[in-house]
Amino acid sequence: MHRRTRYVALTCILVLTLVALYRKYSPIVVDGDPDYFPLTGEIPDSATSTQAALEDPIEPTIEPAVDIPPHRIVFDAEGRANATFIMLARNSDLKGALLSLRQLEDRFNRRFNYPHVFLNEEEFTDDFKRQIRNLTPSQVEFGVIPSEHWYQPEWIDDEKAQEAMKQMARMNVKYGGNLAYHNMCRFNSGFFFKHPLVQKYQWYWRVEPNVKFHCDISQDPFRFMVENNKTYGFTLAVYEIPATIRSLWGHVKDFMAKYPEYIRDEDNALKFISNDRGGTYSRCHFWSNFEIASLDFWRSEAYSTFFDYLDATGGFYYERWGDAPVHSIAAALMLSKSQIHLFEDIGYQHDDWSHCPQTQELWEAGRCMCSRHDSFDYSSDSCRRKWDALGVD
Ligand SMILES: Nc1nc2c(ncn2[C@@H]2O[C@H](COP(=O)(O)OP(=O)(O)O)[C@@H](O)[C@H]2O)c(=O)[nH]1
Ligand SMILES: *[C@@H]1O[C@H](CO)[C@@H](O)[C@H](O)[C@H]1NC(C)=O
Ligand SMILES: *[C@@H]1O[C@H](CO)[C@@H](O)[C@H](O)[C@H]1NC(C)=O
Ligand SMILES: [Mg+2]
Repeated sequence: MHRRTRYVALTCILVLTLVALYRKYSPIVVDGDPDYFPLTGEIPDSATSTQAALEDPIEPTIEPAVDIPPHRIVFDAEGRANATFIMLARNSDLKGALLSLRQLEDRFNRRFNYPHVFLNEEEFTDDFKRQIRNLTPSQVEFGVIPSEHWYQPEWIDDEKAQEAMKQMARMNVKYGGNLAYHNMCRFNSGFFFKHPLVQKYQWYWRVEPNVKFHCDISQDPFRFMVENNKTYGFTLAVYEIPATIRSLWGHVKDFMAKYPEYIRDEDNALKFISNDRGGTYSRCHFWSNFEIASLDFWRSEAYSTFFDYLDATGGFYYERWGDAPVHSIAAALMLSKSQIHLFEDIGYQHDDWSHCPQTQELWEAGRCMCSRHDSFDYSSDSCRRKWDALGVD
């Protein structure tokens, strides 16, 4: 070999070795605030490892900043909570499901790889599954809803339900005449957290087809919930349509009288749902198309008793009770108001209603693409002011 060629080759080998050594021993650099999200390992390229890690939880390496009840500190090796996304959808919702999922992945989950659960009362088609799986390396599971969790129970008086639906359709009550919508509201009120694919999780983030995520979500909202002792999280709060819930509050009052042990009387959020100390319903509710919340809360004895009590009245069919007021009333009565959290930093849109972070600081940090002036928060149909008045956080 020529002398000069040998010299060049030796220099190359030396440089490559130095680069390799530097890479091996240089510190891992993590996106975002390293204090908040103590990643210690590599981000997994496939979240099949999520399951493996969850089954064998490892203690977090950095002590959380706040007191957490010991049994709730369950973070896996990558720092994730015991959590999943849940999307209820029909096969015909594929396009909207893809739009929501794409944004959720880009704005948040590509850095976290939380798993997804899709639920439907029918089998998802192979095409649906293939197109969804194509958008995320995370674990995706598709489940069929047991029919007894979806269709109206046999003790519902069909004639009475049909008559009520016809009447609501005549009065143009939104979705009033749509039986599938009634089933959906009852399922989301009392059953989604019982689905076998959901059983193994403690936390969920509800996602719907065709929603938008306007901003980067660089901090993990699930970890936020765990570390700050939160149980229910929302972004938008609105007034319910009166014709859908005519007898709901009456039944809630009966429930409160019968089961005072399930009602938190000191520090609950009653003022959000009632302007007269429980006499009437303010019609305010957290909009449940976005929820980040504890599955264990819905599985609790208090909420189960509440759901069963309401369900037995038939109001999901004889009226058109939504899961949003049912969830919200339970959260407001059974939790401390400080256990409910408004995710101000999550830019979110459902249909024409949008929440955009209000401060310039959050808007810039999140690289948001919403207009802060188009935010629904302080419009007259919003319950945001009532929430602010509770003075949480
Ligand atoms: N599988 C299934 N999902 C449904 C059905 N009806 C509504 N959904 C889902 O339930 C959620 C709420 O429905 P949507 O039409 O968005 O109602 P809105 O948000 O109240 O206007 C969405 O995730 C829908 O995909 C149904 O009949 N079957
Ligand atoms: C979490 O909040 C609930 C409701 O305020 C309270 O009862 C509980 O003690 C809190 N736990 C911790 C560890 O702060
Ligand atoms: C996650 O939460 C579910 C429901 O609370 C629980 O059954 C499961 O054991 C938890 N998994 C881990 C790894 O803690
Ligand atoms: Mg919707």
